[in-house]
Amino acid sequence: MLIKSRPDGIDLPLSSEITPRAIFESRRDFIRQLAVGSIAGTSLYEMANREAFAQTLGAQKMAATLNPAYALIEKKTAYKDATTYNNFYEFGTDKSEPAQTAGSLKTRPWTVTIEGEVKKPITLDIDSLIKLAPLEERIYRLRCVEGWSMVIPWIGYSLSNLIKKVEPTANARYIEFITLDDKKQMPGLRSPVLEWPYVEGLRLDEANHPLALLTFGMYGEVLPNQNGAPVRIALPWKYGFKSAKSIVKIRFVKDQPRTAWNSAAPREYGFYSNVNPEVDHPRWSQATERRIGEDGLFARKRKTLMFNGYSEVASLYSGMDLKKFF
Ligand SMILES: Nc1nc2c(c(=O)[nH]1)N[C@H]1C(S)=C(S)[C@@H](COP(=O)(O)O)O[C@H]1N2
Ligand SMILES: [Mo]
Repeated sequence: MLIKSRPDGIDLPLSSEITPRAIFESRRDFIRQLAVGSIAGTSLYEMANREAFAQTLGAQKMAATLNPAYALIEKKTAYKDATTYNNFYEFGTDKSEPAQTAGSLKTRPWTVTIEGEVKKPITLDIDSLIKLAPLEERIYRLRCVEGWSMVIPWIGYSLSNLIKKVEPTANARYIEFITLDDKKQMPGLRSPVLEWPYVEGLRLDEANHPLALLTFGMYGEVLPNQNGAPVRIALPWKYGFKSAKSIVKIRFVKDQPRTAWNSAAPREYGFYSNVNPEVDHPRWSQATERRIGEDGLFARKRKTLMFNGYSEVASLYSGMDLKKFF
């Protein structure tokens, strides 16, 4: 993706390959603590999560109940990494830029308009949208098409709750997610790296899958702006770019919608973009991935799993050639 040439012809460096010293050093201390067993009676898992939370800087808390069906037993990505290593091109194409520039995004007041092929179109204030269904915490893997991955505790509820409320018509076969498009607040929009606004989409049955999470928070707090505040989608079985951030519009449509990365490079990014280790990106393999936080001494390549390990979605694609509909 970003390994793509920019319109100005400069190839973006893989800044992703460099681990900031502070992160590396805090990890080394953590490993050292583990070695001396300094915290007696604490499981490795708890300690790992304590490390993940240690970096939170007192953003606004968001209460949610962990949904045990999605309580993944994998070490969570450190909060610091999840909030400083971002893809959010509206705020710049470098991984470190969104954390520095997304402060300019005003997330209140904020409305989300639900329109198109629905019997009950509605514009909801973000705080009403948050209250539409009980908030759950779900720990999901996130696999970026670029070959890296994270484990993030999101807060939200199944998108199906909202879909039910607006009553899709018989014509509704796809759903579009449209990101805010405001040059005053999003400096990256001045660069024609993508066609703006950022639009992503799903088939309606995919959108109704319980895994599709309308997301308002992470790590027990409201979403930081760089992670897509005040509302984004999280689709853990698909490459990360399907999960549109800072959504202002959700539109129900008859035909497969235009989507940002598919329009930019249709041979590289398919409409479906399900995580699939057997379908390589034309310019790199998708068979393995690098888990963010496992760099340095502990560098190791993990095997990428079909549907990112979420095999429960397989029935959505039965009978489809996933090499063709990638
Ligand atoms: N509007 C918008 N949404 C976006 C993107 C973007 O550039 N703009 N990047 C996508 C990509 S490529 C990824 S991997 C994820 C990253 O989410 P995170 O920064 O919360 O980890 O957001 C996705 N959603
Ligand atoms: Mo991505």
